[in-house]
Amino acid sequence: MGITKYSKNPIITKENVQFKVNSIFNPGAVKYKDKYILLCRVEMPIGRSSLVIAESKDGFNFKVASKPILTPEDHKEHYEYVKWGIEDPRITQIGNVFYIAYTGYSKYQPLIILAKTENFKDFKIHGPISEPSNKDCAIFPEKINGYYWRVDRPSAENRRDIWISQSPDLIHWGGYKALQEPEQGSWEQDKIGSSSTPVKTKDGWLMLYHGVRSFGTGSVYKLGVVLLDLEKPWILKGKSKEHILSPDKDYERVGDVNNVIFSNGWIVEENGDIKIYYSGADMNICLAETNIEYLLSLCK
Ligand code: BMA
Repeated sequence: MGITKYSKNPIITKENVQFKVNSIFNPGAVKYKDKYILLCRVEMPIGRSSLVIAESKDGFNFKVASKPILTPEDHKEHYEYVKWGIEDPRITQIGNVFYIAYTGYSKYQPLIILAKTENFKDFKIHGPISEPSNKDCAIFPEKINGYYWRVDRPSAENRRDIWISQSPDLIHWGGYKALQEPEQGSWEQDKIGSSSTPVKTKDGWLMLYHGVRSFGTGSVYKLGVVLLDLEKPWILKGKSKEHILSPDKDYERVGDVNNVIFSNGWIVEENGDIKIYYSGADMNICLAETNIEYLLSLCK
């Protein structure tokens, strides 16, 4: 099958938002009650981000809600850690609960915030589950060996690897291990980070990631895919030899940040089809379609 960018991309732009924003991008994605839900980052005119829900019956045509569902100001006791915005949510369903890990941005630099919801109306904010600097957190959808697991990416200068850790309760984390480092002399050589919640397959945990290469004129963000061991998720079993999505359309090339394809959400259908929701140039929301078998074949 391969991987195909949807012909009517982008599927959401700021023209689809009823309130004033600079951009709408980097959504977390999940299916809830037969609807496709995107929890999208909206950068408000001041330059700080909030999260808004977009809903669809078919996964292609979305309606954006009339106001943000989560704002920095909602984080009352944790406000100082999100004052400059909340960004890039990754959603994981465990039982009936949807856990959302996202970046809180402030003078302290980025860190990971955890919230949860059961209905995408009421959210309980737990607050930070890391120190700064850390981002790109994705929580696994089930316990492995009795523990919850997550990946993240320490992000201070010269920190460029994906790490994995475990927790008894999703709040207290430990057992840190380096999981994946950027391959030098390649498209991902300067840093990498998770781009999706890991999905269980017969061969292992499949996860999208982004890789960055910097040039004199700026950085180029592309996506790849990795396969992690089912029982020992800290073991990288395979990865795509090449990127699987790269910015080559105008709407991915030109925007607030040029030459960016960034994702933090995909939806895997019961038949193995996959919808990858991604953003071009930090401006819009796009769709690419593929399936599990194809992505697994790239990791072998
Ligand atoms: C990353 C994050 C993303 C953004 C990307 C490209 O570090 O900040 O939110 O989409 O850079 O600018």
